[in-house]
Amino acid sequence: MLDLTLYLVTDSTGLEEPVFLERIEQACRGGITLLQLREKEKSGQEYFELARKVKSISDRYQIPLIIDDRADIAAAADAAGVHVGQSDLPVFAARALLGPGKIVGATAKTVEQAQKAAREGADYLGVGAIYPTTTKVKTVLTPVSTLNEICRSVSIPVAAIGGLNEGNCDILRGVPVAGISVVSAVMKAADPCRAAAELKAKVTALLSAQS
Ligand code: TZP
Ligand code: MG
Repeated sequence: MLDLTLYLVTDSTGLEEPVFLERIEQACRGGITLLQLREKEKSGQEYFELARKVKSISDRYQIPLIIDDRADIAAAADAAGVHVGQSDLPVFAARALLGPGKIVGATAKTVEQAQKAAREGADYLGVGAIYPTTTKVKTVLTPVSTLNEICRSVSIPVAAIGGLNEGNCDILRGVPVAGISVVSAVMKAADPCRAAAELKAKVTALLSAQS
């Protein structure tokens, strides 16, 4: 089951691998519902090897692992799926490569992009950045009004992303998102387990208030 309630996207920048893996494990323990390994600088071999290590952790918590950008790495590492942006493989091609049993997620910033991704077989959408972010990413801000329109224009679930944390995610109240996606709020927390648990409780309350 695809549960976007608290979708952790990783950032290994500046972290020794054991520390990085430990933070991921703590986040899993804290109750993240989906995990994305996001690497922009690694070779295919490095990305693959890290994916296998991360998957051996997430598997123990039965949390599906999504690989950012690379359907080939997702397939080779037997991850749960791939997340593609507007300059990665098109959704239909990622779907053709991975088959119907894997998860294909896509980034969308407009209703048109969202509907195209849904038509091509995406399982979920990531929409943002809702707030300015300190994570290294090429993105622009997406107004909450656009997020709202996107959610209402497709039948697949949507995760909001970008600068979200426990203190500011109330902005999503009344917007029919399926969850939030975060990097810093968990990866940079002093205690990722506790940060994940608290954020999940917050988001769960937010989502239940709107159904
Ligand atoms: N896509 C849009 S914003 C973003 C991505 C990958 C980064 C979100 O990181 P943070 O630290 O949760 O703002
Ligand atoms: Mg990408």
